[in-house]
Amino acid sequence: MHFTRAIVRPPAGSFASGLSSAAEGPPDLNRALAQHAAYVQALRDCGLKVTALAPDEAYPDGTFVEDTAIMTGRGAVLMRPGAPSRTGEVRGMELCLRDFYQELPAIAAPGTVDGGDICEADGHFLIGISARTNEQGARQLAEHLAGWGYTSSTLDIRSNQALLHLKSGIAYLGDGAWVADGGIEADLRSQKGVRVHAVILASASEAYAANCVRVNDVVLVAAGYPSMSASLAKLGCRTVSLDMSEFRKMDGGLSCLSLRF
Ligand code: CIR
Repeated sequence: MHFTRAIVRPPAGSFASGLSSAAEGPPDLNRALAQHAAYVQALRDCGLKVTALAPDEAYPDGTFVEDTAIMTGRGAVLMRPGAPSRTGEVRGMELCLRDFYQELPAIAAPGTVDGGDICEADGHFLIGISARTNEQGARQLAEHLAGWGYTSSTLDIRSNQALLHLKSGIAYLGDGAWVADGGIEADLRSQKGVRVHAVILASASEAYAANCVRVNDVVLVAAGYPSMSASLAKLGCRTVSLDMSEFRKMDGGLSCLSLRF
């Protein structure tokens, strides 16, 4: 899919109070803001027009906009994040998306889906069942997607404690090429509906780098993971490395910081 736009939200002053399982200490807000600005510039360099929502102190995790909606070539769906502290983030995204989509279906209670659990590959959507995304939510999303002619399947990651979201462990690069965490590769290969012809395996020490993002001709990759960058380059990808240290402290990766469409 060729992207022309992205939506982001810079981290708010309350960022350090967000949810985190990473024992890496609190993030530095000024560094996070600088890293976010570099991320936005990278999206612009890929040709995207970027809409920035205002930071909202009420939602410390609000910078992770990916979890509030999914965007497809045929429409967008509002998510219902599984963490109660994040449910209210969707309202602000809804107001923004109304400028772009006339119809905006939404996941309804008791369903929950975090956008980070959804990975599209050429019109097939992998839906991760996780601590955040439940089966009711996955079913609702599958129905919305089917209405637009897309197929989907679920992949249960609940036994993999290291993965917050499905896309913490996989990324689709296009043309059947994937990046995957070792713990998820077999499940990925057994999925019907997706083409898997090459998989770059993220080593245990570089697991965080599995969350990379293809944006048009470029793959955004977290800085400081040399094996991943080298493997992507070997596959012929043009990479842009971005420092993600402060977002990593809050369990966030590259894909979470934007909605691309
Ligand atoms: C959370 O736990 O919800 C945030 N601290 C991190 C969300 C990261 N989002 C993503 O991977 N899609």
